[in-house]
This record gives sequence, C-alpha cells and structure tokens, in this order.
Amino acid sequence: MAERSLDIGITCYPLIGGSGILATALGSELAQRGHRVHFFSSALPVRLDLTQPGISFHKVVVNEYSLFTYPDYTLPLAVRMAEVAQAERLDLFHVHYAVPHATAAYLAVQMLASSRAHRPKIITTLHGTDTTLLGQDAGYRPAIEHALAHSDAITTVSQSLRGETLATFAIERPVEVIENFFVPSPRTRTREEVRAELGVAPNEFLAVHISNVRPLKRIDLLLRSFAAARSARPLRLLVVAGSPFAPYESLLDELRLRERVIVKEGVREVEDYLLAADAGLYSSEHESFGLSILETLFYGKPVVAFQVGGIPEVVVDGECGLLHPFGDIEAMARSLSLLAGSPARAQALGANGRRRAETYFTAEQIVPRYEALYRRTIR
Ligand code: GMT
Repeated sequence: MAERSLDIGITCYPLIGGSGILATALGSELAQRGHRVHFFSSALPVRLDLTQPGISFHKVVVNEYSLFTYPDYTLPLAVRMAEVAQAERLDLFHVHYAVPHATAAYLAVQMLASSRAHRPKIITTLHGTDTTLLGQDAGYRPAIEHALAHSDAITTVSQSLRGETLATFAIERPVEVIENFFVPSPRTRTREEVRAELGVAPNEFLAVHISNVRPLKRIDLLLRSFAAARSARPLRLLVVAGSPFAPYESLLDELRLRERVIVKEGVREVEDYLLAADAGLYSSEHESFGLSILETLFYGKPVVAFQVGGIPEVVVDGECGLLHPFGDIEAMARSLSLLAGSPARAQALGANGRRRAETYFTAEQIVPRYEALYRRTIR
C-alpha cells in the first residue's frame, strides 16, 4: 500500500548559507515527491521557488516595538508555526537550527497542546553553529539542550558534528547523521563564456572559493595560501563572497594579489563559477560539512582544504582532493601548485570527486532517509 503524503513545516534561515540552501533543496525535493511543504522564515529563502506545486511560504513578521531594545523573532515565529500547523494539520516541523527554530517549534507545540489541537512532531537538524559556537556559550547551552530534549528526532549533517554534539550536550535520544546533498541545475552558459566574463585566459589556472567569508572561513589563510603558490601557469583566485569582502581588501594589497584575485559579492547562482574553475580552495578553521565543497565536487573539481570537522567525510584525501593540517599554508600552496602543474592529476581527482558526490550525496540518496525518519517519528 502506498504511504500517504505528508504535511511538513520547514523552518530555516533565509540568507545565503548552507543550512538555508539545504533546507530549501530538501523542501523542493519533498514537494516533488508529493508532500506539501510549508516554509517559515523572516524572508523568502534565497533559492526557494514559490511557483513549484506543493510549496508555500509563511513569512514571519517581526514588529519593532519601542519598548524592546532588541526585536524578538522567536515568539512571532512560534505563533506563525502554530497557526499554520493547526490550519494545515502539519505532521511535523523540520527545523534547521535549534536556535531559535527548535525552541519556537516546542513553543508552538505547547500552544497547540493547550487548545487540544493537532500536535506536530519536531525534527531538529543541527548544521554546526548550535553546537560549535552557541553550545559553548553558557548563556545558550541550557536552552539548546532543552530544545533538543523536546525534539522528537535529532539529526546532524556529519559524523564529526554528531560527535561534537554528543560531547557538548546531555542528550538522551539517538542523534542520526543524515548528510547534505546537492542537485546541480542545468547550465545555460559554457565554461569558456564564464571565464571570458571573468577575464580569465584559457591557460590560467583558476581556483575558486565560495563562502559567506565569516571569520571562521579564515580568508586570511586563504589569501596567504594562494599567495604562496608557485606555478609556470598563471594562477588566479575567484572568491564568491556571500557577505562583504571589505575586511580583507587591505590584505589583497599587502600580499600584492589585487591583479590575480577576483571577488564577486552577493552572488545567488554560484554554479557557473564552479564550471569555470579548475579547483576549489577552502580554508575554514571549522566546517561541520562544507556544502560549497560538495558543490565543487559535483562540478568535477579537486578540492584543496584544511582537514577540519566534517570535511574529510566529504573529501577523501588523495582521492578527490588534498587535505592538510589546519594552518599549514605552505602545504595548501604546494597542493595548488601541484594541481596547476599537472592538469591530468587535477582532472583525475576531480573525476573521482564527482563520482563520490554522485554516489553518496545526491537527493536520491539522502531525501528518502529524511522521509523514513519523518515516518518513523510520526508513527
Ligand atoms: O558555514 C556557514 O557559515 C553557514 C552555515 C549555515 O548555517 O548555513 O553552514 C553550516 O551548515 C552547512 C549546511 O549543513 C554546512 O555545510 C557548513 O559546514 C556549516 N558551517 C560550519 O560548520 C561553519
């Protein structure tokens, strides 16, 4: 007997960032599989397509009352989630981030319980910061632990984050690992067209870095690694920055990189740049998974990165990229030089990476695992 389709609430951050991108892609895949998906956020998530059947968006409006020093988001979010859960009889809330989304979900469920209304289950996916940053803060940890204790299921995006989560919080229920996935979309421009737009010559070796350039992305180490690389081929670096690159401008001058580094800010569609690149260069001091790194693998590009957090679960060192101890910029530079000087090696690593991505990190692999978790949880 075919299983019934589900009514699912997804709560995520709308901005450019891996968790929102993952949540949006998941909602889209779930809707394609016949489920009805309701998104909750303060603004339309960047990649959400509202023309897709089965998708709706519930904007959370935050009023700025003069009596509050800081506007509150958690309460209006909880109220919106409760309203929609009751009206649409949602089976579950799948919240991406405990802070404040799991807390809001618990509050919404409590509001519904007090009116004897239908009660959705809560599934919380931790993407990193809840554990690695806020979980270390005594002002947040008990609240996160409370939200996790009242979640009906908890997932993390890597084994590494699962380990850190269990070491950080006292959690009694199982924590399941469901890795991130990515669905490349068809390209309308060729690699040559994108390189021409960027002003990158055919013989130049183009490394790409995609991130929100937050301090933990260590853009200083990125630029220093790139500056230290040597090759007979001209080397270029493209930084696709999800937030302003201004704090690093002076370092470009200090390292005399201005002519060789291209910065693109506020880009929503990163895939053309992956097509144009020859390798990915990532320098985070921590990364629970590295969705941009996975995107890079899908485009058949080898990845040079520090061996931190969940990155080794995505990139197998020596098979689809070259990983180095955190901070070893000389080793990062040597790997970049090696790839630039040996296109055959770069292509072989890239092809392995694409194969790995297409074997383990597709929607076909990952989405059914979320569906199975949903069904187990609501049963
Ligand atoms: O990396 C960021 O700064 C954004 C952050 C987010 O919350 O969107 O990314 C986290 O979640 C992504 C999706 O699961 C992971 O791929 C990133 O590794 C993770 N970032 C960190 O752990 C720093």
